[in-house]
Amino acid sequence: MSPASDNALAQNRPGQGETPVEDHAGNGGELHQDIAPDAGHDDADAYLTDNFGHRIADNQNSLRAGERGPTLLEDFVLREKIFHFDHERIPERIVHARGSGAHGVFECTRAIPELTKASIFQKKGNSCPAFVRFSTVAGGAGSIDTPRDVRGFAVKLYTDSGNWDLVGNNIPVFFIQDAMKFPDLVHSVKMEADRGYPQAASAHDTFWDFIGLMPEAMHMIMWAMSDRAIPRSLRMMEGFGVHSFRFVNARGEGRFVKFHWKPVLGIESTTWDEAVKIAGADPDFHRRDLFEAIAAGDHPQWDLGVQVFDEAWAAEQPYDILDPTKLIPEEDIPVEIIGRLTLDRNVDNFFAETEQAAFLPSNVIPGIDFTNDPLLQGRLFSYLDTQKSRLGTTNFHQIPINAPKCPFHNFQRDGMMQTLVPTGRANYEPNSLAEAGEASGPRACPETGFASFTANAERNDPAQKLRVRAELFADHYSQARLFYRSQTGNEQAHIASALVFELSKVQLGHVRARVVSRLRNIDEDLARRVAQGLAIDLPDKAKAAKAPIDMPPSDALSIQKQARDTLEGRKVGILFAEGSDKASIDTLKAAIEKAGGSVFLVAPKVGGIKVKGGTLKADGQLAGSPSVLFDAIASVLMPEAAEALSKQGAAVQWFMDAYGHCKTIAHCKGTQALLDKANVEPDDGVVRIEDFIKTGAKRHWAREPRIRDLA
Ligand code: HDD
Repeated sequence: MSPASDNALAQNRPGQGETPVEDHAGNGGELHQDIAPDAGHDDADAYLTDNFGHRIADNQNSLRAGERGPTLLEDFVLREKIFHFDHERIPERIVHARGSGAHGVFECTRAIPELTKASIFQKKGNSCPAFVRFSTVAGGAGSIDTPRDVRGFAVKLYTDSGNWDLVGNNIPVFFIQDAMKFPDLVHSVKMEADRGYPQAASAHDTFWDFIGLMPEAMHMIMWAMSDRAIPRSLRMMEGFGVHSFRFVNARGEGRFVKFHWKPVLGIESTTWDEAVKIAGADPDFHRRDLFEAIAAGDHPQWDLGVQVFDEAWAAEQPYDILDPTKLIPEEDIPVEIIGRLTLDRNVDNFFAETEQAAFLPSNVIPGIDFTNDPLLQGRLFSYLDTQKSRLGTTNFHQIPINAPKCPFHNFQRDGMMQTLVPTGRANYEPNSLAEAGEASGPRACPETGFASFTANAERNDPAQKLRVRAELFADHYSQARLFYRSQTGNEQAHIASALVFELSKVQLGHVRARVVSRLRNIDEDLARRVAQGLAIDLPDKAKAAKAPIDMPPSDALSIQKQARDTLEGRKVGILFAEGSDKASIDTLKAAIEKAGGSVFLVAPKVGGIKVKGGTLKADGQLAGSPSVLFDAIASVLMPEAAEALSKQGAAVQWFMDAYGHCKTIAHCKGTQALLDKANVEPDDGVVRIEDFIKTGAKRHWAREPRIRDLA
């Protein structure tokens, strides 16, 4: 052994060399390269190897010509390691780049064979594995979790008749009606082309310029400016398939269907101020919340609901059901629950699973079919195409997260990164190789295979080729008005403020004015509020291609009207300090956990603090655990501790924010000095510790007019 390698080996052994080697292996403190061949290890998996199975003797030092000499090209271990590392990143998704995924299971809770022949819905209790990826749309993969943005809600069900991907959003409508406009929409919302900012934000010139010129976007704008676009948790948002799809039953009869995911924990949102502060306090807020909930066994669930209707009903509506900027009010067609999705397992490897997951709206199963929605039709091409450029090969379906869990066989062959090894000569069809005793490969199955649905009306369609939009697609405002008028007073104020905020960031005056001129078609009061907020004159009303109509308000469109009074899945921050009463904290914690919530203990120091009744360790330090991270807060403090904390900005802000974000604040008598300093005034949501469970973690919106101008 040369002196150089002798020295290197010594450095690999903690305690022997000069540089102790840290545990980079993440394998419980065991360093592979520390295991000497004579250490009695016979487990071949324990040895580090290169990608071709050669054992590696030294993972710390590259091969040098002499102790202080240059590195040798011959060092295949170094070259392979750096080569692989250099290529670790793949192109990020052009939209929905930042996402979080989890595994789960989907179960049919109501059989609906009369509506669809989809195998999963033939029997109550049928189930299949699932994978879900939630995402923001505009930001890059490393952007924050809480911008004002639409959230992707992509579900992959690995059914026994193939994968069904329902690639939806947390908003039931879309910005545009035709896929032709998608690249323009995305270009306008992403960072501006010359300056490379803003990241993950729609509050800039190009987005609002495009939106102002596209009146069809106005309905979705109402949703995007509402609290739906600043969700509290991925576990507490609705999902929507957006388009009208088709259910087809065994008799070949088709009906339209819209898909909904209803969160069992209810819908919750943040306030804008809170979302902005969370972005700083914890940019991974949603990702962490999802991961930790699943790891703790709090498995988030959604009910799958459907709105089913036929052509005759569709023809009577004042909107076109093929138009993806329109929803169907639940009051008109109730949402019927047919299944439940449970996310019960985190991914083992973020890249291999979440990043490489490829969703395709074209992945449907027999019993579910597309419609002529022009946005959906374009999506059917885009996703397949993008996976090739993202994942590099047409064989992306072989990556485990994408592969169906039912058998698949066809005559597609070869291509980059082919991992299957088909045997025999049969790679074409038809063939008669069976007659020669050879395997002849799979054949089409007309009885059970996917057969595209042809509606009666479409059968007689002369199939003219036209670049047109159907007439009712021209009603751009009725449903934007429906959405706005279905909100509570606070929610309407949030929409107005969001519009003022976003348009204040717009530099171009004519773009601002144009958007406000469109708002006048939605609601005059909204337009006036926004114009006043921007300090501009109310512009003339934009000409509407089709005059809007009034639809009856729908409570299902409001978050606040559906608010669920529960502690389930909610996180409560409890502040304590030296001298706090441990028994009160323990009692409160137990009660919250019994009600399905979780507790996060916050103190000025984390290492362990002397309290009445022992020592207590906090889960987080005060300045690093602002109250925006919790759904409600409580405090158990001695008056002296509260007095001392009232001189600390982080403590005062803790209460000020919780109050400003309309959260429940439960406190003991001792906390008063801090409450006074934070201007916390008594109301229904500011309660004594004993009343916390009764009050719960709901928001106290009645407080809002006292802390914010809602005019
Ligand atoms: Fe899309 C990704 C949802 C319209 C083109 N889209 C993507 C994802 C979601 C949606 C959730 C992320 C999937 C994942 O987690 O990997 N997209 C929608 C919804 C739409 C929609 C609900 C309207 C109803 N999308 C849409 C159109 C086009 C695309 C009209 C193009 C014509 N979408 C894409 C894409 C992406 C994508 C470029 C980027 C990454 C990917 O597909 O896999 O192909």
